[in-house]
Amino acid sequence: MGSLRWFTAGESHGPGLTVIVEGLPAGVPLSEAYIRAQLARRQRGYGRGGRMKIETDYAHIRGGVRHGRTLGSPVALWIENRDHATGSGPDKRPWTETMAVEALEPDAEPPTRVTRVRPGHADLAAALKYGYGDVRNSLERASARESAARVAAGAVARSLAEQAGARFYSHVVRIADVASEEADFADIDWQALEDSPVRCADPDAAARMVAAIDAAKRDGDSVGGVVEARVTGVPFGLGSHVHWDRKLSGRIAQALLSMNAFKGVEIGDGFRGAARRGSQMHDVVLPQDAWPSGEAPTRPWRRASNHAGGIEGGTSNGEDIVVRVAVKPIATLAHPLPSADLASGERVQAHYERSDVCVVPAAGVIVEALLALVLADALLEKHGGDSLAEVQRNLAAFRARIGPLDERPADG
Ligand code: EPS
Repeated sequence: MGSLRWFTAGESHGPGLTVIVEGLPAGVPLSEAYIRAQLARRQRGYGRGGRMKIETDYAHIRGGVRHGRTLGSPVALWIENRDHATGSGPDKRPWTETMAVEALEPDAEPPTRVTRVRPGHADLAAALKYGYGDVRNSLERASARESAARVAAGAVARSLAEQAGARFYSHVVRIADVASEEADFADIDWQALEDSPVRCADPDAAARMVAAIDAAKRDGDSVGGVVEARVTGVPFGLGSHVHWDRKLSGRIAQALLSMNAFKGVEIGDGFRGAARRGSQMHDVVLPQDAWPSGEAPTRPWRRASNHAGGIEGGTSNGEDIVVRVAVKPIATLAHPLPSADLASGERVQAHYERSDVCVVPAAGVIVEALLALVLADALLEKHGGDSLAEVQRNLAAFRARIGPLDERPADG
């Protein structure tokens, strides 16, 4: 059992998404407006389909918060799917009927079954595994709609992580065959980035990414890409070297790869570092007199570089945590691939429903959310307390112990 547990429930065209986050200390600032800001970031981005014009994702806080602060009890959130009440599915029936919770009236016409499984989606594996005769039973849950719930859960965790000094950033570095110029993180204008249609720091590349999305759309196709996320101010010592399931690197990779569309995770220089020699890869530890003068000892034992992406031996080392995630092109294609029908076994074209062409800009926001959930869990594991003040006291005591040699407490 983790220190911070979180659950999501809900189908893409059902009534809505439910989130529970359990294990937070009391006293963490939290408001619906704060969560809304993250949900709004996820909804932007060039290449989305019609659905994002229907939804204005808003998480109603239904428990665990009073007067703007967490109570220490589970935080419960509810995000309505507007499309459920207002929209209709591909067979023109309202979603309220297609996704009704109650059994259909005996004389009611059943919704058209989806049986033309889509290569790349959960359709075939889920239908065979769960015995579904209608692929809608899995596609509604396997939909990327669930990422709205994750971003809401992540916002709750992010508020706690920010109280420990962490700050979360992400940007797109590739869409299809268009890669951005390597940007120096310190030079990125984060406000301008939020306004970029593809959340890319390189305007020339951004224009070519938009063109690549347009070209894929014209062809009835989809495109993927790569996002980079960075967390600054991560406390030293989260995770552990002692056991596989406590390693921060493994926990981050597991959380990220639990998104259907995320197909690769690179921590620090990752795959790019594999071709180097060790002497070019590892981050030289600076002597303490190389610290910038006057800096508070929140980031002791600094490095000359950060190829490791802030994690060594499964433990955060005080440098920024840097990850890259490969996002596959989405599976629902306007010009569908050949497939086979689940019911008849015959050759068919795969099922098509309204869908996105590219979700890479939104993916960075989802990566930030998942990093926040993993880091908040690891923070509570190391410095946990029943109140935010207790967590902060524990963190401050640890920082004093690992801080400058001449300032350490005698019992450190
Ligand atoms: C998705 C299909 C589309 C996406 C959806 C994921 O939904 P719809 O079938 O309603 O057009 O827009 O993503 C979201 C709804 C979302 O909030 O991100 C799919 O099949 O995975």
